[in-house]
Amino acid sequence: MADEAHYRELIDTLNRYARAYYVDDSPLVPDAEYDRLYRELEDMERADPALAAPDSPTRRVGGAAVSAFASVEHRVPLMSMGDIFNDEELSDFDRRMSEFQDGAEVEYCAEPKLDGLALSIIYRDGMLERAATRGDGRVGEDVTANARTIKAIPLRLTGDFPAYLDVRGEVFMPRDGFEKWNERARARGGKPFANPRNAAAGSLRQLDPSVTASRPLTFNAYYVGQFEGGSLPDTQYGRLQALKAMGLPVNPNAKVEHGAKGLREFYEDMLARRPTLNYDIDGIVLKVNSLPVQERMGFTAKNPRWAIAYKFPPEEMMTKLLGVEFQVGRTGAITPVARLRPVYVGGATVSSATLHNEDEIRRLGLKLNDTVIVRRAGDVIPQVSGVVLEKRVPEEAKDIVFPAVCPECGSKIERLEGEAVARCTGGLVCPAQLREGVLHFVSRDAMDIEGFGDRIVEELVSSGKVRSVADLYRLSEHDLASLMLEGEKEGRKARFLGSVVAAKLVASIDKSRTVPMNRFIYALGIREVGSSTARTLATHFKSLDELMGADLNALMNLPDVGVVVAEHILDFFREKHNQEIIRELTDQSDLFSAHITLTPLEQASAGGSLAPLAGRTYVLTGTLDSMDRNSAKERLQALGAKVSGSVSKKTYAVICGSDPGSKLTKATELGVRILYEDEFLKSLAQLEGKA
Ligand code: 9MJ
Repeated sequence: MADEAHYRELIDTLNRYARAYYVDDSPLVPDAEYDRLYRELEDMERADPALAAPDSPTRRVGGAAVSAFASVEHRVPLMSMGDIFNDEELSDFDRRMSEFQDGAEVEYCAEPKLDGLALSIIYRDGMLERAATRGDGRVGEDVTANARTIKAIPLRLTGDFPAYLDVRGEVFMPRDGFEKWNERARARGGKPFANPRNAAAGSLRQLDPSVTASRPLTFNAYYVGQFEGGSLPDTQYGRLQALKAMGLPVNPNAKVEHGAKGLREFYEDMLARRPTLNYDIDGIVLKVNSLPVQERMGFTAKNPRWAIAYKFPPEEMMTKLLGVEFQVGRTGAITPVARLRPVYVGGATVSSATLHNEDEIRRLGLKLNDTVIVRRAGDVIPQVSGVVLEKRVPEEAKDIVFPAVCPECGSKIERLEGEAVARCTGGLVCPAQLREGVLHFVSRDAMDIEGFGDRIVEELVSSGKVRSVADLYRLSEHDLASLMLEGEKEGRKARFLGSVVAAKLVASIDKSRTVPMNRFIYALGIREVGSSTARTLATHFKSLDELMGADLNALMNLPDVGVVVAEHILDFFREKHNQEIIRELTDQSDLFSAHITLTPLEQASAGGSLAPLAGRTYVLTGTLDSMDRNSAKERLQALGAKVSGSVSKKTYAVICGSDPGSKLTKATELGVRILYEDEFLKSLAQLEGKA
């Protein structure tokens, strides 16, 4: 007989951990500890089938697949909302709200408008009973089994809750999960999602709940549709806090604002922060905060009178595909890049976007001169997410021909069976691969040779001054000073690098002559060997010779090294030219080759390059609610970051608490990224969990 008290305790503990993670954004334990307890719970339930609590986290998966969703009628319809798009309409809205309250300044609850899929969830006596999509507002689809797989949705409420609660909110896919999902889909030649909204909708409307369970979905509650048997605060903001106390995640950015001025500030603030959020928002939602006022105002035929959606400029826009270029990467990978008629989207003018690979072009059914949908959200590079077939002009639409030979060196392009990527086979003769290889070699996490930008490297390669990375160490000040940056044109003289910059470059090359082994391994640019694998290699092999002599077995015995990576490593070191370059760089017996001295593995905790925030400088401004300035500073430093007192172009990010000072203004002027407390806490938790 299993210990029922222990069983209950396990469930409560796991649910508490899940809540801390999803609702409070402050994990209580590392993921591994959650997993350990979860497995213990699974074992108990397997051993004794009588143990089957409805709020057991194991019950999130395992619902049976259905052939169609049942229709459900919402007792209270899910409402739609009016839209506004500019400041004038905002003033009109505020005026209407104020007139209804005899001209008094109106108190609002202002919230980001999540761009996902609306869901109504019914809790009876605190237990999740049913979840349904919006449908047409009146009748939706029963997606209970799927909703149960979303870990942010509690199966049981905590604290005080009404006996019957119909809570409304949004299911969405965070941007990081969306990007990761798409990356994997593309690598497998699968079908990526066009945007996180489609991803959320497609994932929630799966007949097999185990498919939904595999997708990185989350949920925020934002409204109470109906409740019975209990009481709730009589403001929208108060209700959000009450929902949170019940264990439902609510968006941390909701705020009480006063009058049109307050709403305007909220709009500007959310618009500025939009690129830094890990989820898509397409605007803000403004609700009169007082429920009694809401009730008196009521609804028009379509919408509530007391709320409005103020939309942001879109992150997706239509434009014309003018051409496709094929770029060659360090490993020869050919990436098609769309040249677009410039379009303002997601806060920037975009004139090119990645098309990923040949399959993607085919999947999109893309032709030259098509009208396409460009998506630019957050910091992610712009993508072509679709073709507007309706606007295709048949006479103009031309096929896009994937090249058979490398545009830079003329070597054959090859695409291996089962791979999504096509590659130039030119290897050493391809100037593009050399250029990209050099750029990788000098990059921050690699040899960290400052000052070598695209233009300089391009010229070094095309002038023949650099034929391999070893040549970097043979460059003289004179070689560099005479580098031509711009040819003579239109009566203007040619421009050269000059001796001042050249001296700086030589100094940064010299600085890199002593380097930790892990950085050097990473700098070599072996396929699929990133910083962390390089570190593994440097930990397990005491010298470069030992690594170069390792066989498949020895490599595959290492953590995180599978057969593919191991093969890439072997291939790399088997290549005569690579052996030659490594010898040129590191052979201490040859006076002319002793360019680089390798030192032992760099310690991550000492703020080395592999400490997650190494090389980044942060500035704190304002008051943080959750910790004092010193502990924020210490925690950043523990992750390898520098913390400075003033903002400059070199600042990586400004962390902004309440009542920020002039540092925030400075950061905005300089275009330095701004992290607000909730995002900061989330990143800290993630990074500290990993460290
Ligand atoms: C979104 N989409 O973020 C509402 N919404 O409230 C927020 N939607 C809403 N509130 C009542 N934050 C009906 C819809």
